Amino acid sequence: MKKRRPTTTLAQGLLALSSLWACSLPAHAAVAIDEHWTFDDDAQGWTVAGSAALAHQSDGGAGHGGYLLLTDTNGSDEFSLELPAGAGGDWSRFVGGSFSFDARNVSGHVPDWGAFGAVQIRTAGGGSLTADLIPLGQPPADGQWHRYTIKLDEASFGGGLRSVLADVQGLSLMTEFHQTFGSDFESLAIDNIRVSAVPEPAATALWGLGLFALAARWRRRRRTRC
Ligand SMILES: [Ca+2]
Ligand SMILES: [Ca+2]
Repeated sequence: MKKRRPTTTLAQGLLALSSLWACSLPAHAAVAIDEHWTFDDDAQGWTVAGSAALAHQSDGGAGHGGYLLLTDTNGSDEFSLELPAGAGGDWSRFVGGSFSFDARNVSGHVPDWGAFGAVQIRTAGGGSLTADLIPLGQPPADGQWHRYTIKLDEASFGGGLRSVLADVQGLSLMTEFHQTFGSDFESLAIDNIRVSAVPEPAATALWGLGLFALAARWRRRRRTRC
């Protein structure tokens, strides 16, 4: 008895799936799965808390364009960068994602303040969680840009991250990196602050293209055999 060929092969299924996925990319990208501040033209609403001067620089950023220059102005206060008002809200989509930024030690001071790079996320209800994961000694006094990434997961922030990200009102990035005595004030450059969901858009697009190519190859091989 002649076997009936299945109406849908695995390759056809994968091809259809990947085609559907690829077609959905623009709509998917339209959803804010990635918040990115490049500071190319201005400070984009970021402000400084504590005692420091914040100035926008129009060129020389990490990669291209502008960046933020922070200079300490008081030895007894820490200073941090603050998320623009209204940029928070429901960040549930970022659970499991990451917070990242580029930093450059401009003044060449020894980085000896361990709180540098700590990220505090606050809710409208008064809750907060902090991750202080960047080790002492950053950013190095080499005049180069360095990228720092902090995972938005409970291993980094502890339990309750999901509820905090569901109601974000504020976020502070600790930018003090040097214990100032007298007028020994450090300067720091910051660029490309980014909050990303998982998977990263680029990685997801590559995965989709890879799946599409694989399915197309299987289909060609099947046609050759027939
Ligand atoms: Ca920039
Ligand atoms: Ca300082």
